[in-house]
Amino acid sequence: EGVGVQEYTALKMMVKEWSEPASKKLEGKLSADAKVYFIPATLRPETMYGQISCFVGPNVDYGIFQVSPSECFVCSDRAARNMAFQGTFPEWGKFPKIESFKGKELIGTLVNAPLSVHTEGVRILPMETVKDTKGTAVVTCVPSDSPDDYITSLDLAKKAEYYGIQKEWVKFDDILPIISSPYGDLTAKKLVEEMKIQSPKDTKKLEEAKEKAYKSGFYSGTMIYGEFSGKKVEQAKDLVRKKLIDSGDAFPYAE
Ligand code: A2H
Repeated sequence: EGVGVQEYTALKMMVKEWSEPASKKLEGKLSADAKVYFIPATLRPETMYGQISCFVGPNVDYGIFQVSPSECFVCSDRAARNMAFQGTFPEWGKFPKIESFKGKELIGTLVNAPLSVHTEGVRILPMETVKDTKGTAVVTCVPSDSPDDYITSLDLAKKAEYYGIQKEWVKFDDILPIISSPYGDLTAKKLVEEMKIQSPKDTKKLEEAKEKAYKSGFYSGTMIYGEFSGKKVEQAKDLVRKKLIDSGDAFPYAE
C-alpha cells in the first residue's frame, strides 16, 4: 500500500483451547508449557476493549512459529518473515515453523483477548475478506468501530449453521460502545445501516464506510469506555498501545 510504513500494534491472544482439527494435528508437537498466541495486527489499539472474536481467512495459509522456547505465534508466513527482520525472533532472519494450517482448521479455537470485556475468551471465526498480503492475516473483531467486523459478525450470527460455527461464538448480542463520534456511540453499526450495506461482499461501500469510520473515530472521537474514558481518541490510541506493550500483551509490528 503506497510507500509509507504502516505501524501496527500486534496483539497477543493466548490459546486457551484448540479447535478439534488443530488439536489433532498438534498432538505431540508442542511442549506442555508452551504458550501459543494468535497475533492480529491492528491500527486501532484503543478499541481492544470491544473485541468479541478474532478472524482468520478460511482458505489462507497459517503457520505456528517458535518465537522462544516457551512461546509460539500463529500468523501468515509472510508476517513471520517480516517479524524475523524486526527482532521478534531470537535469530535474525529465522522464523522456525512447527506446523502449517488452513484458516478453516483453526475455527472454533478459544483465545484470550487482552483488555476485552469478554474475559472468558473469544473464538476464532472465519472472514472471507481477510487478505494474505496485509498485516498478519489475523484480524481481531471489534463490531462497534469497524464496519467490516460489524457486517461480518452480523452475517456469521445469521448464518451460523452454514458457516459450521455456533451462534454463541459470535457474541454479537450487545455491542459494547467504546468511542463516541459524530456517528454516535456505535460508529460502525450506524454507517452500515445508513449506507445500507447488506453483506461483507459489498466491498465498494465497505471501503467508503471504513474511511469514514476511521476519520471520524480518529479525529473527532472521544473514549467512553475504559481507563482513558473522556480522552480524545488521538491521545488514547498511543496510551492504550503503550499499556498493551508494557504489559507484554502486544508488540510493535511494521510493514
Ligand atoms: B483494524 P490497513 Cl475497530 N485483511 O483493527 C483484512 N483486514 C485486515 C488485515 C488483513 N490481512 N489485517 C488487518 N486488517 C484490518 C481494528 C479496527 C481496524 C477497527 C476499525 C478499523 C480498522 C479491529 N478490527 O481498520 O489496510 C485491521 O482492523 C480499518 C482501517 O493496513 C487493521 O486495523 O490500513 C486494519 O484492517 C489495517 O488496515
